[in-house]
Amino acid sequence: EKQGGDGVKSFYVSTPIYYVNDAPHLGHAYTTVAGDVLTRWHRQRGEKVWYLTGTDEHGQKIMRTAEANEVTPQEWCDKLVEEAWKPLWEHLNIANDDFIRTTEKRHTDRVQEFVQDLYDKGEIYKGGYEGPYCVGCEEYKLPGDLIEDEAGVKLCPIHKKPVEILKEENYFFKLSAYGPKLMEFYANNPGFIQPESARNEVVNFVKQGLQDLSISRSTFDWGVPVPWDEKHVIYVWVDALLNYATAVGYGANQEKFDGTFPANVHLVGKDILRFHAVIWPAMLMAQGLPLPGKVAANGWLMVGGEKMSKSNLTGIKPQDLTSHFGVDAYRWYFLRAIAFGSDGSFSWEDFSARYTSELANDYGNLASRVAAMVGKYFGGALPEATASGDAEKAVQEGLAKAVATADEKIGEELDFQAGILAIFDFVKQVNGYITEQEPWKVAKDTSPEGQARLATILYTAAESLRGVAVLLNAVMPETSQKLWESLGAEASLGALAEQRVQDAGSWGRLPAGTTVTKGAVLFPRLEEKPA
Ligand code: ME8
Repeated sequence: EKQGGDGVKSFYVSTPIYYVNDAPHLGHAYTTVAGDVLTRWHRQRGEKVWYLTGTDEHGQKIMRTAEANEVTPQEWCDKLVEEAWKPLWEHLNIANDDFIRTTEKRHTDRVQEFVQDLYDKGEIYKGGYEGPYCVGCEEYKLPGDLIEDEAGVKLCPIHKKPVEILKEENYFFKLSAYGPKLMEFYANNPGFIQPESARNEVVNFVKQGLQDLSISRSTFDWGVPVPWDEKHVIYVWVDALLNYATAVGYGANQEKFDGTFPANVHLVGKDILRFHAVIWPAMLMAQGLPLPGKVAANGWLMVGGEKMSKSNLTGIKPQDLTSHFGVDAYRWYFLRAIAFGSDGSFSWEDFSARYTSELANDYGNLASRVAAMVGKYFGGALPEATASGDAEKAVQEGLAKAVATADEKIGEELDFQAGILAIFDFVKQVNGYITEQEPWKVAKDTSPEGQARLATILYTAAESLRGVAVLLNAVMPETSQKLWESLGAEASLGALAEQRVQDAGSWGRLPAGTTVTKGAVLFPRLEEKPA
């Protein structure tokens, strides 16, 4: 239903495919949740969307981990994927359409064909290379990029671990030839790399001139064999990047491929920006394939001043946070607290404080107060708004503005923080409206005019919440569903997922007479922080 055939191309979003040398941590979940919010947002615009995630299973890093655990690499990957990676994405409500593993035949066969094609076209040649290699990055480093420890040992700037000098005869892709074409592409597509700082970094890097890329390894065998020389395996990054093509039918299902490829947005961390913004487009150019719309780099999630990583375990697992704060608050927190593209710290205290003030007090209490008042004063039947004035007009305009801003910020700019803030500003506005209108006082005026004002205030508040439920559905789907049901909107307007962003700001959608009930508490009070 989602793919091909109808001539409409899917809005295609991808996450990196993560290495399965260990279980996922907060950093991986950060990128994947961001992609999920973007996906759900575009779905709610009525677009066809394809959201891809998966795992990167070849290379030395995985091989060494499996050896250390005395299992085969394949056994190691199978176990981690099934017991750690897929369950976490399910737990976090990630609505991916596919999950690609690079050890799958649908991938490895196509990788071989792709590389063979480039070889046949003369884009690949045999040569020798010697240089510093970081196994953590699975990447040859430029000598100038290395840092030194106190003893003068050369270290990878990302992993802070010694690099190994690798000397190999292997196959090279003529990457250097693509520098000028890439520069032209960046110039013609200013939005290709986001944020601006990432774009500048890539442009400066390419401007200095590119070296050809070693695309095979012969010192170990955990990888896809080079088809014309099986003593070599294909470099894990070439293998990995191709997932974005193989997963959507490259070389196998042309209709699906045409209906999906290329990605509109590749979400990545800034550590793997060059692979996505330099090597990947060059590989596609060499093959005459279309280039992605955007590579969006998120910043580092820091804990205690350090980048969160598998080797720098901070002891906090996503599940530790979801069991305390709930899945929806988890999905919300990192996008709300950190500007996408910038580094940001996680602290338990900050999360708790924001949960209580923004989610429980501002949003949760608004929802429960409004439902309680409709129950108390109108027996749960949503009254009609017959006495609207300037105060109501301001609320209506506030909703329209929140919709427009959130759509622009989340849907277009991937500025999740600004989009969420716009929605919560509207929540604050509605709280302010209720405080000013004092419906509990108006309720004491039993004249027809008084009752009409009371009805109008409560209708205005409930209809505002209808808009909020739609707008927050991408970020906090379970909470929005609870609110949707409490407003009786499921019965009167249909499924929440079917509500369009484009209509969210048009006033008066929730029909009078709808049954409003006091539903489940959206954000329960937090328990004591676990020890
Ligand atoms: O690089 N803060 O896999 P990987 C924010 N297999 N994001 C973080 C993060 C942090 N502290 N730590 C990790 C690989 N990430 C390759 C990708 S794609 C063809 C191949 C996120 O397991 C961020 O998205 O090391 C980063 O790019 C990714 O996890 C790296 O995951």
